[in-house]
Amino acid sequence: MEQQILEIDISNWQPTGANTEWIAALEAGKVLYFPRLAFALNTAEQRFLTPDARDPKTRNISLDAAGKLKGAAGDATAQAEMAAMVGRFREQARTLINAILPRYSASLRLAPTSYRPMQVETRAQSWRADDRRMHVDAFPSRPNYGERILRVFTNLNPEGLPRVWRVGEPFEQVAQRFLPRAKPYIRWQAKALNFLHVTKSLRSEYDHLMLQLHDGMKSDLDYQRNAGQVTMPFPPGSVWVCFSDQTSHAVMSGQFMMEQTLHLPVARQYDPDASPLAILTRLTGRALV
Ligand SMILES: O=C(O)CCC(=O)C(=O)O
Ligand SMILES: [Fe+2]
Repeated sequence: MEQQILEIDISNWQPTGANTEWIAALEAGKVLYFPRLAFALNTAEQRFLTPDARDPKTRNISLDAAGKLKGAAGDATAQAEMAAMVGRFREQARTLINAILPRYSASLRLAPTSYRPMQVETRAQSWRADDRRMHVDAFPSRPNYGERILRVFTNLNPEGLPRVWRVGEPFEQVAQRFLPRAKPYIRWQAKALNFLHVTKSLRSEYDHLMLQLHDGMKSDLDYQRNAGQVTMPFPPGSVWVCFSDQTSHAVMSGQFMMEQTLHLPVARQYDPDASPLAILTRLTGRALV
C-alpha cells in the first residue's frame, strides 16, 4: 500500500511558507504527522490528566465555538482553567492550519474542540459507535453536503503511552469496495428523518452514501482484519492532522487526547477534485448534493 502517513519534522506551530507536498498529501487523504510538535501543559493543568476531569454523565469534554466548556467535572475555578487549556490548544491548532494551508484560512468554520481523558481500550460500545473499527467519519444527525471535516489531534499522555491508530487504504478504494453494497438513497426517507428531527437538516445523497461507507466498513470484520492498513503509534508530544471524512482510521489504544475540528467548503480546497464529494460524484455518475 502506498504510504499513508507523511512525517513532518517541525517544532514550531507557525512554520513559514506553505509546502505544496504537504498540501497535496493532506488533500489525498494522508495523515500529516508532526512528531516534534508538542502541546505543553503547565503544572496546574496536569491535574486534569485524569478520567475524573470529565462529568461521568457525558462522553467527552468539549469547548464549543462560542467558548463554552461542556462535560467537565469540578468547580467553577477548575472549569475556567480547563477551558483555558482547551482554548489554548484550539489557538495553536488554528495557527498551524493557517500557516500550512493559507488558502483555507478565510473559509474555515470552527467546530468544538474536544478533550478525551478516557482510556480507549476499555470503552464498551456498539459496533457503529466503535472507533476501534476502521472508518471514515460521517455523522448521522448532521448532514454536511460535502463540507470537509479537517481535524488536528494531539496526544497528552503523561505516562509515555502512544495513541495507536490504524490508517487504512485511500478513499477511492474504500468507495470502490463499499459503494456497490450501499443501500439506495430514498428521498422520502430522508424527508421523514428530517421531519422527525433525527437529522438537523435534509440528509443529502452524499450524506447517505458517506454513512453507508462508514457502516459498511465498521460492520465488515473481514475487511477490518484484511484491508490494507498500517498501525501507527502517535507518541505523547506529537500532533497529527487529517481529513477524517476521507482518511480511513481507527483508534486502538491510548488515553488523554485533544482534538480540534474545522470545517471547510470543498470549493476552498487546493484541489476540489480530490474530495470525497468529487470522488463519489465521479463513481456514481450523478450529482449527490
Ligand atoms: O480517539 C481517537 O484517537 C480518534 C477517534 C475517531 O475515530 C474520531 O475521533 O473520529
Ligand atoms: Fe473517526
